[in-house]
Amino acid sequence: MFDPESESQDRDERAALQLSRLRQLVGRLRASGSDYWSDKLAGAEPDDLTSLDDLRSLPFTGKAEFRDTYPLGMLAVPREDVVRVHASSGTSGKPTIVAYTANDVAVFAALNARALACAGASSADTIHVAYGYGLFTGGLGLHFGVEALGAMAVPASGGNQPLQLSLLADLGARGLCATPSFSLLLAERAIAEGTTGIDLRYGVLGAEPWSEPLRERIEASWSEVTGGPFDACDIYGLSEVMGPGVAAEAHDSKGAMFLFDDHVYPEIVEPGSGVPVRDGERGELVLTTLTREAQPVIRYRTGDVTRFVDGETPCGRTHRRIARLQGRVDDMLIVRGVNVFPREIETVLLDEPGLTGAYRIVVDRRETLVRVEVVAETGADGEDRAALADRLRDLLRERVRVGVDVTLVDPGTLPVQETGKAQRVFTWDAGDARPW
Ligand code: DLL
Repeated sequence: MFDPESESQDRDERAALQLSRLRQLVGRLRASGSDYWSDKLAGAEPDDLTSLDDLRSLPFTGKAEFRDTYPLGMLAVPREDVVRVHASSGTSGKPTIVAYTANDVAVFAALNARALACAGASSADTIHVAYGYGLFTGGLGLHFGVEALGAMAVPASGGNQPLQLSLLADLGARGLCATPSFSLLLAERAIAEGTTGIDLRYGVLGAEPWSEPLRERIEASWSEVTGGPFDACDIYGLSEVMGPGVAAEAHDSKGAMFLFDDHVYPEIVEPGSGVPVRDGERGELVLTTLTREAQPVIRYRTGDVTRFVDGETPCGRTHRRIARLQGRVDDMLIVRGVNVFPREIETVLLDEPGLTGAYRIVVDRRETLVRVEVVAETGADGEDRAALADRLRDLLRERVRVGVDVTLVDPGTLPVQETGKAQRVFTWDAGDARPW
């Protein structure tokens, strides 16, 4: 454990700490002088919060508030106290900016150090960080976590697989921080090329949804490369709340993640009504940052679906656990770490006069890297059809910021849906028939 005192704190003591941090937070935000916070917390008094359930009397926060207050309208400290910003990779319009004070950056690092230790990391390790560095929170978030742990960080960032593989072998990394899909890609390449000398033992993998079968493939592939065991552990987080390190899986209790609830307080609610679900039921994860200074969030609707998981774990951590993420409340897709909204794709297609309006968006998950394909009907043929496809590819790349494949077909090719809500987005999994 990186911080045994906090991570294995008695649950009643932690509840008292959470309540006192919540009251301090509300007091601090009310006194911040910010228009956003005085509106948001109008009428809320720290003294009225006598139990953690009273948090429910405070309003939710939605993603739209970040957009409406862009870039820094939610700041709760003087701007000169901010030491860093990150931005989320949303596809529509401006990105979401998140700001950190020196203390926020220290907590961010400490929580990522906890996550690394959950996966089995120790200060003697070399840890290869292949999340993107830059505005994205993944690279720098895990990087500072590695340093806080006292381990050695290799800031590889994404791309350049041959270099990544030779660094993994030459520097003897024990840990790999990457998206699950990139981790599998690297392992499969190492197998195909017969790379030797890699001694990876664990992965801290997240930023996108991934399944148990994918975990098995990742663990088996790295074991094939190294000849030893490999623990693929999940890590969860989101920019609006902090970045990675909100929750993490331990190598000896896989299947659910510890949510570091001395700093981030979780609720799970029904997505429509916002009413808390019964314990153990699935719903939308709602998070309150108890200690963030620069840009806290109160009851942030993450859009991520999970449930609380009870029960003891062999490691003795006492944090509340959540099941691995089970999907999103809205229909956002995450393609290579970029958030893609089908509605954005739809806008481009509906704007194009050369198309009939019958289309499908296919999320092709048959291979390691997710691919998005648009299949649309058009009356155009020959060169006109080819030119239209090229134009759509460019417009889609501009709009959603990931490459989208375009297949144009004759009118009447796509099945007509007679009943129920229109289904436009189809997932194509390995073994499935082509979804059109
Ligand atoms: O993806 C932060 C992160 C970086 C997490 C590195 C883990 C590792 P955003 O770009 O703001 O931040 O995207 C946040 O990604 O609301 C989830 O929908 C999804 N997500 C993140 N981690 C997981 C995970 C980072 N382990 C959004 N499983 C979140 C499933 C995840 N989905």
